[in-house]
Amino acid sequence: MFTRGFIGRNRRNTPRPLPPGQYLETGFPVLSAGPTPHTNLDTWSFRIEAEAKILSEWSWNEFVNLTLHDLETDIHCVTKWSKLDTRWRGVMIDTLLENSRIHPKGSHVMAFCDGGYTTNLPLADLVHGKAMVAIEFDGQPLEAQHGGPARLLVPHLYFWKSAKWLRGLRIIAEDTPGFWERYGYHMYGDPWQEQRYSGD
Ligand SMILES: Nc1nc2c(c(=O)[nH]1)N[C@H]1C(S)=C(S)[C@@H](COP(=O)(O)O)O[C@H]1N2
Ligand SMILES: [Mo]
Repeated sequence: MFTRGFIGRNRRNTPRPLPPGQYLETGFPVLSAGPTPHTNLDTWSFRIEAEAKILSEWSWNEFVNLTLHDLETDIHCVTKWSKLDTRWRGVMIDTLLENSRIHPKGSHVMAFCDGGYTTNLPLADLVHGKAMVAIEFDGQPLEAQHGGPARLLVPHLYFWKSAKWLRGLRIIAEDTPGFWERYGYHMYGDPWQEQRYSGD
């Protein structure tokens, strides 16, 4: 689903260009703006909202029983590390929208999280196989420090858009800055265009 043309099935370990200004990282750095929240799975839920209305809501059990997809992809952090061939498993945003029979009117989404972090994205960047809510990394439940139990994964944008401890998506009519975007990060954040800060 995410293979890039010629790379095909031999993608793993194939040398390939990194986005401009990035270096290769083999560890997995942790970048969090605040403390790691620990939410009880009994009270966890995932919501899709619009105009202050809850359009859809899943408990943890309902969520993990949705169709799960595997995704192997590169990730690019605005602090300049890139990590290749990371392996994730989770629920595609397409699956969430299909299951809730939502035909969203808004053009954008605000991802919201335990701990209060938010980030804004065009809805078009979350659908057609481009993004998931990941619950596993490298075959294991997603560690809390990396966003477990569930995080957004939008690998074609800088990694600050991949909100950890994700609790839902709010569909919004107009693009509005999230947490880092209010501090001057780019509204869109395409690593290949080096859209790090507003004005890039
Ligand atoms: N909820 C939440 N999500 C977040 C962040 C955060 O501080 N809080 N940091 C973002 C940033 S800047 C990056 S680079 C990645 C880091 O993810 P990692 O800690 O798993 O490497 O998470 C993003 N998602
Ligand atoms: Mo980041």
